[in-house]
Amino acid sequence: MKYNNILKAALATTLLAGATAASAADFVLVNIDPPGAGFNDPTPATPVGGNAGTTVGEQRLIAYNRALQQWGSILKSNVPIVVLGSFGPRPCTATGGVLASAGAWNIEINFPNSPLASHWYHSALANSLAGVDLYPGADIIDGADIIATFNGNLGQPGCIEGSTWYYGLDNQPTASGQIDFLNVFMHELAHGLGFQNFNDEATGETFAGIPNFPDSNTALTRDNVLGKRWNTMTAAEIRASAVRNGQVVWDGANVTARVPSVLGPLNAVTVTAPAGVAGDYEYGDAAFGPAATAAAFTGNVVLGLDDAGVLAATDTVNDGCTAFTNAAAVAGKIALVKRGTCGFAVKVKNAQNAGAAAVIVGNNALGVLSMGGADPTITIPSIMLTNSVGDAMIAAGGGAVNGISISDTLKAGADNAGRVRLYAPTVYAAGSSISHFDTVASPNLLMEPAITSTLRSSANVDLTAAYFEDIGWKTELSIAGCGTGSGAIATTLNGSYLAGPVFACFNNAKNKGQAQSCSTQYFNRLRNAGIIDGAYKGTFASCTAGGGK
Ligand SMILES: [Ca+2]
Ligand SMILES: [Ca+2]
Ligand SMILES: [Ca+2]
Ligand SMILES: [Zn+2]
Repeated sequence: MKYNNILKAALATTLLAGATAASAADFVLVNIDPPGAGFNDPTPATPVGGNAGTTVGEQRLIAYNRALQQWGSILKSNVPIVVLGSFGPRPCTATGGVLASAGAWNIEINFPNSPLASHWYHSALANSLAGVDLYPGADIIDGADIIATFNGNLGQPGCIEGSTWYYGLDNQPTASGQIDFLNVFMHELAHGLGFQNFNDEATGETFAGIPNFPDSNTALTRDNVLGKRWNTMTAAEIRASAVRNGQVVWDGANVTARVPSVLGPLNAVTVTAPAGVAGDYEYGDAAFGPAATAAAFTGNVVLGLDDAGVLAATDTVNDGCTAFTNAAAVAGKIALVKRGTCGFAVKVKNAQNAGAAAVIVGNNALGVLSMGGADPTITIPSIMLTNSVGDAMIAAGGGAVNGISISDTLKAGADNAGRVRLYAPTVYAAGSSISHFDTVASPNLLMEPAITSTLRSSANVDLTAAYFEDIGWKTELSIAGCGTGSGAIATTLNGSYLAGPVFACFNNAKNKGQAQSCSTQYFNRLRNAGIIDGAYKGTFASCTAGGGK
């Protein structure tokens, strides 16, 4: 059973196709731009950042092919992956907008070797699993796998003014306003290869409103409040889950295994009492007042008490919405109030007026968020803790915190079980919610909803290859002599951190000497760009020196 993507009817253009040299998986780029525009833009251009093209169109095609080759060096498939590419209008205003969009062109269900029955898959993945092109189509466009459209108006009046595309292959834009095309395309291509669900988060419905047929991504999308995966949830549950910020995670074993080596440590606060909730917890910061410090959040926590039932029916004795009634007890201490009834800044200001030195706001729901609000007269720091901790402290009549620390175990962008968070802003963002990693991830990830300047997709696709493994892709991430899954080198290479181009070297070279010289050039580029240090380069080099061919 197959289903042609409903977007397909929207496009009908001329065709210029060229195969790109790839290794594990072969990609075919189908340039669907008309003559003289987009990928065919004849405007002269100066070679930049390793991109030797001499027209804008040529540079676009070279960068495009580089991205295809990089994913091709990581993913295995015997079936060429056909990508439709064009530069066209994307929604934008003078100050912001969509850089590009991409996704599956065809999707498949219940095909040979499908990991899950009655779940939709991107056709590129489905073809690789089935070992055949499941839908050749009427022609190469009809039967293609991925469509990617880049904003061709970028930088023109009324569209993200002041920006231009950077077509260098080194992820090193040199001028302000330059947007790294290679990073953007690596990101977009990942959507088309499988990093994308087919739910409509606004309605909660599965693909095209067809009930009972979820997609492969939802099988690993977990709601931590319900403790359920999206492929087992109703449309109403999915709609509610999609905006449950911080509580939707990717529950795939390969990504979770990679999280400790990719994500940085989380700034956490250590709770020491009551004993039942002792441990490290992520905290939310505040948009007002000074930043939290270890000194300010070391000591005993005192409940802030105020009137109840005055402001509203929800007004409780712990919400800090009116003047504190226990100022003497709170003075000089860390005051605890609960979220609700009034704004965060109101609570903190009331605590400050009572003499508190710092404030903990206990959330009224699971998780934490960055507390919005403004009050320039606030001079004490405040943080938010999750409801289970705040409620336990309230029940115990107070607690103790041990200061802000860098957690040994918690990671920036993962939940307490080490699962990476998906982007689930409290206001649904069409095209961004859920089908991305959360922006709280640090360092920034390729698949966050916005492209950030620290990305180096020419060398590092962070968690994305592991995500592909989770949804069923077979990856080619081992080099003979470097091990295949244990030991320091294999661990470094496995999951494609810095590894994709090395695999490309080994796959494309005619002999071992060529493969090693290609790898060495690559390591030198990384070293010169400051991405790896000399010791790291040496370790990599000695590993690949033993590599087979
Ligand atoms: Ca096909
Ligand atoms: Ca109150
Ligand atoms: Ca981030
Ligand atoms: Zn995206």
